Amino acid sequence: MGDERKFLNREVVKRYEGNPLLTIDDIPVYCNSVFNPGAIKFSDRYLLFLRVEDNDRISHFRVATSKDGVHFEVWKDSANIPGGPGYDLYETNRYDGRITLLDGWYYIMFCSEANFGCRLGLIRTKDFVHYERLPFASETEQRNGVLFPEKIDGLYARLDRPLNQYGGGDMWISYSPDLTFWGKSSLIMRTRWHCWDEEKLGPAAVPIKTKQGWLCIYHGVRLNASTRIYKLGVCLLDLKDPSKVIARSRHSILGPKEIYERTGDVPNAVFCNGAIVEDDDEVKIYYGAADQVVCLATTTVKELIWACYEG
Ligand code: M1P
Repeated sequence: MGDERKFLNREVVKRYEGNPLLTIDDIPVYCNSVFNPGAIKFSDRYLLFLRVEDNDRISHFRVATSKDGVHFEVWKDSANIPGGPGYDLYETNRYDGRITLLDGWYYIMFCSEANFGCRLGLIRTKDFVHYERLPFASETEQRNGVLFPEKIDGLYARLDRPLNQYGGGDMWISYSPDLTFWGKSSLIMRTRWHCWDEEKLGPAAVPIKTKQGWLCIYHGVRLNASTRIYKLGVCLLDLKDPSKVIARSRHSILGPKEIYERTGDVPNAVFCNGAIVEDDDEVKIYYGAADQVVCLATTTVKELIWACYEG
């Protein structure tokens, strides 16, 4: 460490001044919190796939839509996700849905949790009213799965974060010919000692295709004496072979700073499941703050790529 050390000389993302966008007061049922939405453009609307935690600590999904990306209307009914034989045993709790548009379907990979662990659930929809179930995409100790928006070399691909025996986790990639059987898995990005992503890291939003590579917003966690701190960073993966990391931000791009990110059920948590790219440049990052509310920060593809190489 010395003169060669690089520092970020500007803010990479800007928080929306009207944050938080959504709180429990916007939810049509009495609940504990609303946070960590998946996000996508649906028809002419911005759509958020919300994690709403009820007062019994079970989460359910709810859709909210908006014309301008900041004023959202939460749909009256919760998302009706089919369960049934083969599913209910593994799925007491559903949360953190990440939406990928692929072959005309909106696929949602989410965390499916029961008292023996978490696995990756998968559903798809065309209208966000009717959902079709697909087989579980993983065994337990898997959270934070996200499908790429196109096949890679003829195979579906996903990023995820298997938990290791110490409670930490790194970013992995897996492939599938049919969204049922997954394999060809490899570790692609590891935690860094004494860094903001020291304890665990995993994908956040769906990878964004750019000329320079797949641009991935990811989450990283650091454990200190009194709390865990959740932040976001960015990396670039090779377009043809996304198991290769081309560049990775040394610095986080968004972390807890404002009071709504510092206080809530889980203080000091900024957690993202969805970002929307506009006109190939502006990026709207929707995120959960302190496991309590839904917020927005904006940036550009250019700035995020710059951050991958800075530091
Ligand atoms: O409470 C913070 C986050 O904890 C979990 O994420 P992870 O497995 O990365 O620690 C998830 O429940 C996430 O939704 C939550 O925001």
